[in-house]
Amino acid sequence: MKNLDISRKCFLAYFILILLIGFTSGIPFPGKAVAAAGDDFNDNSKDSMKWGADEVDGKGVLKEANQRLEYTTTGIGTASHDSVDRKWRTSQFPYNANWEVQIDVTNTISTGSYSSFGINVRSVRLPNDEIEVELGQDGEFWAEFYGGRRISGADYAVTYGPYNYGAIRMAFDSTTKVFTVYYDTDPSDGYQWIEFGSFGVAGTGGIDGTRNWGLKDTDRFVAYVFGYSQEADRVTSGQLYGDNFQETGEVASIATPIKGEIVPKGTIAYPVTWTTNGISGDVSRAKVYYTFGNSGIWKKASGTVVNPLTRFDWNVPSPDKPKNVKLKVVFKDALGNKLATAVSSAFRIE
Ligand SMILES: [Ca+2]
Ligand SMILES: [Ca+2]
Ligand SMILES: [Ca+2]
Repeated sequence: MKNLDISRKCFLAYFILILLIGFTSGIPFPGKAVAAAGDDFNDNSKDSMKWGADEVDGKGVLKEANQRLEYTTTGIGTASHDSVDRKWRTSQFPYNANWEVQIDVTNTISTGSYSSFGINVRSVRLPNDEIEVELGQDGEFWAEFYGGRRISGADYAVTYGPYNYGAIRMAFDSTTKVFTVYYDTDPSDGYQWIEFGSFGVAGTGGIDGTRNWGLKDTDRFVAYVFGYSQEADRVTSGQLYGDNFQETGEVASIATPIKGEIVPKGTIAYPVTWTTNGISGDVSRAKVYYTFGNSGIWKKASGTVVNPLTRFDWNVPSPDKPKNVKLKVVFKDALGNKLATAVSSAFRIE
């Protein structure tokens, strides 16, 4: 170590710091199927690769300014409402895998009848199936949902308090088909999420509301951030804004073999299936690898890619003893650029 020059020492210190941050904050490491994406809004310029066109009602304006995403209005509030929705383009969110989305929020508006800043999630196929979480006026974290057929509950959840500032999060559980909403009243010391509502969308499970949205495994969601004001005085910079948008929309995942599945050794053409969900490029190739136990050694799997979007028929190896195994699929576009990687749960060959 004594021969290291100063820049290498700095690099090592930086590397260790990054590792510590990764371990303590739960930030996923590269190579996992779940990719974290987001926007810190710090360069005061809309990233059109990440965000779609604004959907504006009335006098609403969304603008990246002062290192955050600010909502303002161009004048005194419209009689019905003013609002802007901005679509997140980077990912679509699966119905058949878990994911979450979050943003820091500030709302100090005190005029008019209501205002809020938050996240709205809609089914791509059935956009009336929608749910939102927001920081509303007078210090309330609020969530509500619509669509499908109502089964039970009041369809909204609310927490009152003097909360002009905080963070909101929405998490989808693909096993129970339940959305859970959370808030944190001070993102400056990290996120300590408090659950304040849950909504079932497949006919069961919501504490605050349950509907049947009629969705299928292949359905996807899309997320929007929005600012909203109703009859308020002119909304000016610093009154209503979001920051640090983050999401873990799953990019790709291996559907079968499932966790713990027993795969007979030596099987010819055992089906390995996957979804490519929100991969933003065009998948035209898939390469499949397997690993035994915790060896960390990935070998090319023998077999046939039936469809790079969905399936590989695997000629299963024949180890002497039963083995725990994982599969990995690497997705590439027509030019050979790597788009995403998915790793299966552990299963067994015997
Ligand atoms: Ca930007
Ligand atoms: Ca920022
Ligand atoms: Ca906190």
